[in-house]
Amino acid sequence: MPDRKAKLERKSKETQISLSLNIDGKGKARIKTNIGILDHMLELFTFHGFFDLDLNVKKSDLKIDIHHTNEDIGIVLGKGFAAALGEKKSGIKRFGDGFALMESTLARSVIDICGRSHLKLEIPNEKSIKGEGGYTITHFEHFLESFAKGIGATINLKIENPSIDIHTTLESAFKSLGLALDNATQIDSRRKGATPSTKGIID
Ligand SMILES: [Mn+2]
Repeated sequence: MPDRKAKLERKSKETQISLSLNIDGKGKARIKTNIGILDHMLELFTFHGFFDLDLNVKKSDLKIDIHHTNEDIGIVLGKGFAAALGEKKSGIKRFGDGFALMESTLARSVIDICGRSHLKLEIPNEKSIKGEGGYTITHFEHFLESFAKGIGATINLKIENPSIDIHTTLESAFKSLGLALDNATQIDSRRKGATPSTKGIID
């Protein structure tokens, strides 16, 4: 199997972010976003997805707020996966799901790496979930939208019994996303390296 790795750097007037990703990794994360809770969540995501991820926010406009940095990390992470998978998405399962729980909170992620970006996020009573370090559910939704766009995937993420502690709720969500993405990016040997679409292309 060829290496499924990517290295990229994105620079805008708002942020500068570098990424190095190995889809077939060991779960090793080196994350520096300057958003504490997001560092922790991306570490969990990487660990449970068995990726290796080095993500470094070199410059950001956090003096304004979290918005651009959070959004751009989602874009870069998504593009990193897209680049590592390659244009043809050769032989991958394409669909994947992952369930993760923490205390009473249960998160379920389903992903289809189909080229089209779409997000459906369901978190009941999300208004009762307080932010941590300025990071809110609205930021999480925006992060997922950016990630879905970057990778070119449809993501459906549903949380049952979300904790009012955003840490617990996001932790189950990021773990389930890592598990789902690990599944979806696995090679199905029966595909014999073909693009996993009846159309013959994924774009
Ligand atoms: Mn934790």
